[in-house]
Order: sequence, then structure tokens, then C-alpha cells
Amino acid sequence: MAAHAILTTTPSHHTLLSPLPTNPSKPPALQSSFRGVSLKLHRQSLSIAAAVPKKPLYVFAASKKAVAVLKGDSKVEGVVTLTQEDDGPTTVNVRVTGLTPGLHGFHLHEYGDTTNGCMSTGAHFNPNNMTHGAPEDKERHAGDLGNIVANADGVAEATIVDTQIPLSGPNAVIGRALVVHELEDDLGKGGHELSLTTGNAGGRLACGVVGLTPI
Ligand SMILES: [Cu+2]
Ligand SMILES: [Zn+2]
Repeated sequence: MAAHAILTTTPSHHTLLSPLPTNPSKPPALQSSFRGVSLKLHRQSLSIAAAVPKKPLYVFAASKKAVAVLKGDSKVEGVVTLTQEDDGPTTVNVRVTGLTPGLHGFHLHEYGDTTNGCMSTGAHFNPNNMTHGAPEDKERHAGDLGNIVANADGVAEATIVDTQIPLSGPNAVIGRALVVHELEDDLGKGGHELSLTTGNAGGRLACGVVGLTPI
């Protein structure tokens, strides 16, 4: 009997943790508790909707921001922030230090796995089964972000705006990794056997997993 009682109360606890009512036939005590929560949310929606009546509520929660902290086996390191409004393009702000002056391939790789350093981040993120290219090409990996350019001090700063690396939805890049390379990415046009897969950009100097951060 005791075991039976525990089994029947456990689902109620799970239901209590849920932010919205999920079961219309729950006991009266739970119902009144959920009414309080629902009512509070409803009031907030009403006051926001009244301030800007023509926009649906979800617009206010659609700004997304993510960050990747790039590190590797060398002195190369960096911080990259990614922001996206609604379903618009993603703005990527890059600052990487410790590079040799010149161009360095910069990509979003498929996996946010750094168990074996930057090697375990896999290939370029490529949800549409394309070959490697430049960011402005039709034929490109979604993760192809071109090159960043380091100055004489080895510092590369860039702002990249791209439509193929959203922060939500089926092709979201949260949980994947950004990688900065040793060499220039030839953008698929170098004629090297690796041009159409990696841009022949050489070793992976530093990488970081893209994770959500407060807006
Ligand atoms: Cu890469
Ligand atoms: Zn690529």
C-alpha cells in the first residue's frame, strides 16, 4: 500500500515542476496553484502587448546571444560573440590574438566536442551537403566564414554577418565549435586536393564551443 501511495503522488510532483498546466483533470489543490502562475504570466503579456500592440509577444524573447572562448595548444586565443534578432542574420564579433600576421581560415565546425582538442570538433558544419566555399558563395558549407586577418601584432578583429549560422531552429549552431586555422582558407578555389573540403587552411590553432550567454 505504501509503495502504491508513492507511485501515485510522484507524477503530481512532476506536474508541479512544469511551468504550464498540462493536465486539465488534476486534483483541485494543484489546479488552484497553477491558476496563480498562469494569471501572473497573463498579466505580464497584457501589459507588454498594451505598450506595443502591433507586435506579437514572442518578438520580445527573440534576441539570442552566444559566446565561444577560443583556446588551443598554442598561444592563440580569442573570444567570439554571436547575436541574432528574430530570424535575421547572425552577427559574429571576433577577436583573436597570438596569430601570425595575415589571413587565417575561420569556420564553424560540426561538433562542440573538444575531448581531443580542436581535432574532435569534426568537419565544417554542413547541413546542406555542399562543398567548401566562400561565405558569399551559393555552394559553401554553412560553417564557412572565410578568413580573419591578423595585424602586425597578431590580433585579428572582425565582424561577420551571416545567414547560415542561426542561434535557434533546425540548423542552430549552439553546441558546435568555432575554429581558427594556421593558414589562409583558399575558399574552395585553390586547386588543392583539400580546397573543396577544408579550404586547405592547415592546422587548428584554437577552438571554442558556442554556448548561450545572457543578452
Ligand atoms: Cu575549420
Ligand atoms: Zn568549409
